[in-house]
Amino acid sequence: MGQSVSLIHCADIHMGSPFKSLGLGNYSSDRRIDIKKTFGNIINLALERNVDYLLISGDLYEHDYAGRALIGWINEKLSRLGDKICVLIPGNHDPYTEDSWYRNYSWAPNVRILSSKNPEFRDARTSCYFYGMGFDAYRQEVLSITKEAEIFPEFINICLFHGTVDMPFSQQPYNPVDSDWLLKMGFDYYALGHFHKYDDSLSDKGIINPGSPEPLGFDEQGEHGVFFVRLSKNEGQVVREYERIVLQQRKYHDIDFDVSGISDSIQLKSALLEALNKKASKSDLVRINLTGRLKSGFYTDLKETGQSLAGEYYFVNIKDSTKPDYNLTELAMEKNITGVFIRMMQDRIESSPESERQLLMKALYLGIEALLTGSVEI
Ligand SMILES: [Mn+2]
Repeated sequence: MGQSVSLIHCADIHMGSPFKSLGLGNYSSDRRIDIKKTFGNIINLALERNVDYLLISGDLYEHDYAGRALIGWINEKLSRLGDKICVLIPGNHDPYTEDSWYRNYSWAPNVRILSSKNPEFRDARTSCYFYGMGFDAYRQEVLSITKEAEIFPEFINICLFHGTVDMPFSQQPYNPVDSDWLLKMGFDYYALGHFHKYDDSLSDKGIINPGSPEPLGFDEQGEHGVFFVRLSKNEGQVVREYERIVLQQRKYHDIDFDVSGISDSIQLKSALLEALNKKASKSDLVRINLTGRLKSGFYTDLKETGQSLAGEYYFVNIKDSTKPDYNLTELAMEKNITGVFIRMMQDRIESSPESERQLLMKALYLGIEALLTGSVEI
C-alpha cells in the first residue's frame, strides 16, 4: 500500500523588504502590499488545492524590517491553513538568532519551524519526515548541523534547504553544498530556497528551487511563483509530479529600443507604446534603453516622453544611450574619402526606391562611422 502527499513549495518571500532602490513615490509601500497579496494568494492556493503541507524554504521575512505587527499578520494568514501544516526554515534574511521572531513569538499550532537545534518533524498522519537546514546567522559559510538527518524508508522524506547549490564556494559563502552531497542523503524531495530565480534543472532528481514568488527588483525579471508538488511512494519507489504556478503582482522589464528611423516625439511615443504593449502589462515596471542615432534636427525631451508613458504604466524609466547624428551637409563637403563616400551614397539613396532607402541609410551611417573612427559598433 503506497502513500501520497501534496504540498506547495515556496521560498524567499521577503516580507517587509524596504524596496529602497527606485526612489519613486509610493513604490516601497506599494510593493510591500504586493508581497502581502502574493503571500495571501499562496495561502489561498494551498487551501484550494487542499494540500497537506505548505513548505517555506527560508527568507519568509526580512528580520531587519519585520516588526511584531507584520509577524502577527503572517501568523494570522498561516493559521488560516487550519490542519494543513506549514513547515519552514530560517534563511539568511530571517536567521534563527537570539532575537528571532521564530524564537520570540507564539506561532499558530500548525507552524513547524525547523532550526539547527531542532531540525526534524515527523508527521505520523501522512508518514512524512521533514529535515531542515537553514540559517542560525546572517552569514553562514558552513552548514549548522547538530543532528544528522535520518531517512525512514517507509516514510516520504523531505529536506528543506536554504543556501547555494553547485556554485563556486569561495564566491557564495551561504551554506554552500553540491547537489551530489544533497542527493547522497537520500531524500525523496529537496525543497530549496535562496536564489530568487527559479531553477528546476534538477527536478528529475527531486531538487527544486522555486525562486521568489514576488520579484524584488530589475535583477529579478521574468515570471515568478511557487511549485505545487505531489509525491507518491510505492514499495520504496518515489514518483514526483510538479506544477509551477505564477503568482506575482507585477513584472520588471528591461527593453532596448532603437530610435533609428524615428523622426519626431509623437512617432517616438507611439513606437515605444507599441513595443511596451507587446511585453508589459499596465501594472508592470519598465526600464527603456534608447539606442541608435537620433536624426539631426529631431529634438525630443526624453524626460517628458518618459512622464507621458509613466501615466500608462506603473513605472517607466527612460535611459538615453543614443548617439548624436552626424552633420551630413558639412561632412559631404569635405575634400576627402569621407566626403566622396557620403556624396556617392546620397546619390544612390536618391535614385533608389523607397523600400531600399532605410537599408542604404544604415549602410551610409556604418560607412561614416568606419571612416571616422576606424571601427564599427553593431
Ligand atoms: Mn532570499
